[in-house]
Amino acid sequence: MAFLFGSRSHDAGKWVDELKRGLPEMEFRLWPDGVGDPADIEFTLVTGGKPGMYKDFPNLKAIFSFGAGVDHLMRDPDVPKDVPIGRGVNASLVQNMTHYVVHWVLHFHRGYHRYREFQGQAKWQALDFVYPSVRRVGILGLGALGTDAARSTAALGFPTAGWSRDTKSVKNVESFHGADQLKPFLARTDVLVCLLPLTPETTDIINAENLAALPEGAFLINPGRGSHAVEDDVRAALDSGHIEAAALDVFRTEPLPPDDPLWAHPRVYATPHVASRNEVDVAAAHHAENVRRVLAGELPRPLVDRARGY
Ligand code: NDP
Ligand code: OXD
Repeated sequence: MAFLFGSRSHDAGKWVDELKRGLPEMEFRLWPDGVGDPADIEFTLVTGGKPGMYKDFPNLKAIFSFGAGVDHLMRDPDVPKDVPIGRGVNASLVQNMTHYVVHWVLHFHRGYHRYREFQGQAKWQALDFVYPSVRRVGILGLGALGTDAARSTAALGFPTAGWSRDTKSVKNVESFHGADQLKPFLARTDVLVCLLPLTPETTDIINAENLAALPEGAFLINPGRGSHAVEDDVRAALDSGHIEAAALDVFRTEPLPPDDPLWAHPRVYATPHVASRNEVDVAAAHHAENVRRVLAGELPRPLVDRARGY
């Protein structure tokens, strides 16, 4: 029985130490050079792996993902259909994403993007004060991350709604669901946050038509995936002023190429896919608990629904 860990961007020593704390009896192997006999591998936690690699492990019991998004695994036709996939969603990932969302909602709501411009012109000018009770936040995706972010913006006094596939019951959060309710949801949204998974249905969802359905002067916050947004459409909406400003953490091409016009856009706030991060000890304890669940004949949590693709 062995657990395969692999990542070029994470500190493997620290991760494996933390994983061992919860799984003292487990043997750990390192991808790509220390795999050993592929038949020994029962659990994997690998990021940046090669497409097709999972078919090499005949005795896999579960695949774990570092993060919430599993679009990379869903794109790989060789990920075995009968092996459960546990997403790396835990309290720390959720909390850190909520901080990102709350930060940008408050930043745009209070006009700090405008005051920064005024400062550059040594201009002492107060903007009209907009009360939170009239700034409507709308979150695309009311899953693990969207629900927590929605609860937080609602608690800060912003009328908050979420859009999901199925209807939801979250205290103080209005629920919209399904394709038919997307436009009414957008029409009541002054700050749009995208926390959808990337699937064929959600690709390009932030497009010219849907941006036009937002009220004039709305804001966009996208920590979902770059391919949720048609970037030319976002730029056009910013240039026309229909979208006042955008905080973008994810891009169709990452790293965002140095000559991409989004870098220089005065109303774009770009960050390099850092909206949330897992704290190693919390994340490792969560993966260890999932290993124990699987060894006890249960499924990992949260479990990817292979039919839905997230
Ligand atoms: P979940 O799977 O928990 O939630 C996804 C939500 O999207 C659900 O509410 C789901 O609806 C909804 N949804 C999916 N497809 C559709 C559709 N076609 N129509 C309407 N609603 C839909 O995901 P998480 O909250 O854990 O994560 C969301 C995403 O955030 C990740 O997939 C990832 O892309 C991104 N992310 C980005 C990070 C960053 O640092 N930038 C960090 C972590 C995550 P329903 O509940 O009805 O099924
Ligand atoms: C994730 C991410 O999906 O970091 O967790 O993007």
